[in-house]
Amino acid sequence: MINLINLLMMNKPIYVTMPTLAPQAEVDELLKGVWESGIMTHNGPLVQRFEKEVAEYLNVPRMVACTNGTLALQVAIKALGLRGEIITTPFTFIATISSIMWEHCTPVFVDIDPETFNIDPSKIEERITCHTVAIMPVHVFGNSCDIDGINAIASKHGLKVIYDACHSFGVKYKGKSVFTYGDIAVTSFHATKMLNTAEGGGCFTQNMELDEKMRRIRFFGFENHADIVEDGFNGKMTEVNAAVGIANLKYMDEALADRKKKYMLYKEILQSSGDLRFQKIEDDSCNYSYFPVVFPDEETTLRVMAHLQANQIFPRRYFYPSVNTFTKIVPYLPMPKSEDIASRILCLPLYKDLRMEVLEEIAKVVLNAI
Ligand code: T4K
Repeated sequence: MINLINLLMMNKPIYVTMPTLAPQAEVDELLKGVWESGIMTHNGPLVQRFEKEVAEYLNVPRMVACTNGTLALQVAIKALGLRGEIITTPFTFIATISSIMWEHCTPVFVDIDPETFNIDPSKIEERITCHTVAIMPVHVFGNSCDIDGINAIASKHGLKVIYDACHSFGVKYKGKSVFTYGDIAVTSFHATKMLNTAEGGGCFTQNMELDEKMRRIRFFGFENHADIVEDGFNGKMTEVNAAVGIANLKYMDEALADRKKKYMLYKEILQSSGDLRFQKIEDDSCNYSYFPVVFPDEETTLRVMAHLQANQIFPRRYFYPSVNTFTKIVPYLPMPKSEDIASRILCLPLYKDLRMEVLEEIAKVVLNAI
């Protein structure tokens, strides 16, 4: 086994992911214009083009391109003028929580549905108080939340909804882009995401006043580069990042189809074990950007991880530990389902350049280890 993988990979390590990249010449071509004009940033022509092409690709009204997903979440919170408690999930990347805290709000955790790994809507209402201002669910691993259920609770209680859709590029929910739901949806274009600009993020809303406000917030709060009319900061995307995004966007259909094919192959091989559990995905409302697998217990998880690492394969424990246990920044409140799933989950390598035969060998290492 060790020899076969090493042979297939020519002794190169296999990481949890690698960026999906367009041919370098296509980025170089776009960068020529940047070098000629000297316009590097400040909502330049490539950022505007990237925003327009993403909006067209997803069939959404507009996108506000930002520096990264974390700042895009902060732009969204600022734009909605939130101050108070924001209900969110403990099963997420730290940026969901840090963005709430940097915007002077308090994260309030609601445990997850252990099947979907998303926030459990049936537990949201019991955590709503007179201080609650919003709900910020995460479409974990690109798997859509119960959006109808969450939006119904939000409208009943007069709460705003920001979807942390950082994993969700290309996902549709009930026939429409998942970015069209909620007051604002936020995505990430980090190098590890389906569509990448190296670093980048985007905010999406159906409300054009809010869209304009987000544009001002990401540009220090300026209106017409003259007056300061918002509490803003520097959340802009650069022309260089936009060039990478424009080039990569052309390959998205192909990348999404490839990801699903590989996800299904992993699942087909691994479900032969009977001991492993997979994320429950409803109505294909997912982009299959990660391959999370849940083991029977933490000991098995760590054993499998050690076997994989011995074979130069580096899965990730996304999202371990559960964010509610970061007691240096939040008071601890038990979230048993999130803590349990976090302790026994691994995301296996999944990316465009991962060859099918290598993927099959990785799955075999997992099966052998358990
Ligand atoms: N909300 C949610 C739910 C999120 O998951 C995230 C970010 C955010 C908000 C915030 O979005 P951003 O502000 O990041 O745009 C990664 C990413 O840094 C982070 O974007 C992502 N979520 C998180 C889940 O994963 P790490 O530290 O675990 O990954 P890293 O950098 O070690 O990369 C993983 C593997 O990818 C590497 O082992 C090799 C490969 N890689 C990575 C980079 C950066 C490459 O091949 N090339 C690269 O340039 O955080």
